[in-house]
Amino acid sequence: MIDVVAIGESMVLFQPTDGEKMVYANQFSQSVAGAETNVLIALSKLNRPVRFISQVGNDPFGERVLQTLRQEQVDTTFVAVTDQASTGIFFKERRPLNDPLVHYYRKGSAASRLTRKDYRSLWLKDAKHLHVTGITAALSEESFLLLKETMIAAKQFGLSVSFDPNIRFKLWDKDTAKTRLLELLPLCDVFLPGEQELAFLFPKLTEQAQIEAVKKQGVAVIVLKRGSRGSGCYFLDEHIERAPFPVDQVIDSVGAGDAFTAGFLHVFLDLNKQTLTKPEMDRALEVANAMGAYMTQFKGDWEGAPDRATLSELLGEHALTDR
Ligand code: KDG
Repeated sequence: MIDVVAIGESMVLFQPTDGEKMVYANQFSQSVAGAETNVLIALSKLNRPVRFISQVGNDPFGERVLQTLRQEQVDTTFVAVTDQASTGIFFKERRPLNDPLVHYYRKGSAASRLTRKDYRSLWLKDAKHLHVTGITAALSEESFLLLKETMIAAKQFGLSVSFDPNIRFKLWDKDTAKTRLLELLPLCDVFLPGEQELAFLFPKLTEQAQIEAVKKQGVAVIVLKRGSRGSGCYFLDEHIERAPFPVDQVIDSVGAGDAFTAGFLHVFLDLNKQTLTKPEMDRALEVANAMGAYMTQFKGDWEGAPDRATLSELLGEHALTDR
């Protein structure tokens, strides 16, 4: 049985080794990242069986993506390899007083060329949950349509579906982003936007009105990421807030939202979706906040994700006994 399936793009990530500006850098470290695989790897580190659906090029970067995912126990049975396009890559440039800058080289990439014809019902077989992000919807028109078809199929097969809009304006124009994201919204059970993303989708409304607008689309659970102010959750007629997990200093914010999502899903997956309670959802936010905060302490997009023992220690549930 697979707990979580995700569909999307995982790329090779380069970063100037000493944190210099890109234009002056001579040496780069190489790793792998992508919003969906960041979530899958974080879940895998918590011993959750996970599967990735994608396509890479028949090139060394594709090999690197596959190698990394397999090493992190992500099922790659349905990651196709093609001769027709290259694996996407991107660069992350540190900015001392701000979030890092990201430079993409992924237009026409192997992952962006998956089409509806590639869809296989086997992707979702034996799986409990599908996780998707708006990044996949932004890759190409076909990619959006394939994503939509996969979400519809997941619902038909009885999987729960989570959706993080993960809006990246470098990948699409604002009108297309809004139209496509709103089209996908009714196909999820759990929606995980940041506050600014929710305001982009439903402008000029109070938070309460924004939440009502999402609920009208049939979305059961709305999880609001409030960054350094913690998180909130709206479900049934309930609303809870959770204070942030304290950290002294943020080293790298990229990937924190994905770790947050993995933490939330880790708790949510074991709940009875018909009878969600406040203490259960509070626990999901507690774990999500802790995972998101912990990830900001590491340079990579997923490398800092805690295993079960580290997570328990973070939550003050048991002390590590390694000294
Ligand atoms: O959420 C982090 C991701 O944004 C990063 O790992 C790379 O998937 C990525 C993207 O498209 O920016």
